Amino acid sequence: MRNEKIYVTRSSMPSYEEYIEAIKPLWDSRWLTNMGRYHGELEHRLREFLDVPELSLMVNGHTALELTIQAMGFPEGAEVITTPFTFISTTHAIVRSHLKPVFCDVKPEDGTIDETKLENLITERTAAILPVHVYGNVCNVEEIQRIADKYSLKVIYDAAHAFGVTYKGKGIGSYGDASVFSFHATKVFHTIEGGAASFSDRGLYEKLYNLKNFGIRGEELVTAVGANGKMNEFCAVMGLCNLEHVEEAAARRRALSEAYERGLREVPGIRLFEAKPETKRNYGYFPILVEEEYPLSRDELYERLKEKGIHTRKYFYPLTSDQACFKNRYRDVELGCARELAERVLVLPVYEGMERETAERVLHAIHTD
Ligand code: T4K
Repeated sequence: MRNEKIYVTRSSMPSYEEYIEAIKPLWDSRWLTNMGRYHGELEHRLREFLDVPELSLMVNGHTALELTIQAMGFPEGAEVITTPFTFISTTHAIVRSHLKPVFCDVKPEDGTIDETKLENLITERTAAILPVHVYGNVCNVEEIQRIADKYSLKVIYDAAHAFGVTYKGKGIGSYGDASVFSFHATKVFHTIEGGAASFSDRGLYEKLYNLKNFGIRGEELVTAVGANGKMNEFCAVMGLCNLEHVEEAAARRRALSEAYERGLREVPGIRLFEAKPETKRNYGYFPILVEEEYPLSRDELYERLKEKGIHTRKYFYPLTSDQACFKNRYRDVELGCARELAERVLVLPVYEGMERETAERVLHAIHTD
């Protein structure tokens, strides 16, 4: 146990028997994909669970993001204000849709986009704002909406980390024009690979349907230019099974996160992000910030933990704007806070099957003498 390797996360799974039993009808029917029975069932169940008016399932979170951006019909070369403190997918989705990312700084207390800096970045070419509820930390959705309304901009949230999060009693996916979730194997709810977009405009459902299914509307009818973004039936069944256990898994992660919080509160130089009031969290990630007062740098702590078999991750370092494929390609904006967070952040292991003893082992390794 002491030497066992610990990773930042470990996929939640239903029992083997549960999944095998659930895929039996699928095996017999041989209907494996193309919006089958389980695809429809999961869309319906997730609409209810996430408390969103409309939902479109996708093959993964990244495709959901790309297709949602494309469904909005922005003119080529339009600007999208976004955060660089995210997984590379967010920026890729903008650029691959022939739009220009304009990076905005983030806030030190929770790593979400700094809404006070948005207005200065708006030009006549701005089409949308694409913030990220990073680690499930909720953006200032009210102020972002106020600014978007003032300048007639669309708001698309990258909610890849925010499955099951609610804010002011509403599903997080009901804010903005659309939100995109990831159901990747590493997420709090997964379909092995998968994702979804949520929104309120029924017209968007139709557009996304075309975009994820080649625009096919009949055996001899193609009405739009589309890609292939469909979730298959095996993944949909995995989602249906996992949905049964998702609350239980969240309670487990919550207990572990609270143990971390108690254990780290008094450690000089270890800072934690603040949760927004009126938020129901999902405890999907446990980021810490390694500040000056801590005896080791972030990178030294990362190495020290690794030597002890504890594999943390520097989510999200470097900033996406500093990655080789994007560096010096877009508007030069001051990103002081984002850069500081990227230099200091370390995400600790937290997952459903993690033992309390494992969390104690991580805490012990952080408590340097
Ligand atoms: N937007 C944001 C803000 C995102 O964070 C992401 C994805 C997306 C959009 C795009 O959504 P997807 O298209 O992926 O649905 C991982 C995930 O692959 C990625 O989904 C996630 N964000 C990102 C933050 O993390 P890596 O490269 O760090 O994954 P990897 O393979 O190193 O796995 C991390 C740990 O997870 C491993 O050490 C062990 C564990 N693991 C991994 C796999 C693959 C499992 O327990 N089971 C597994 O099957 O990107």
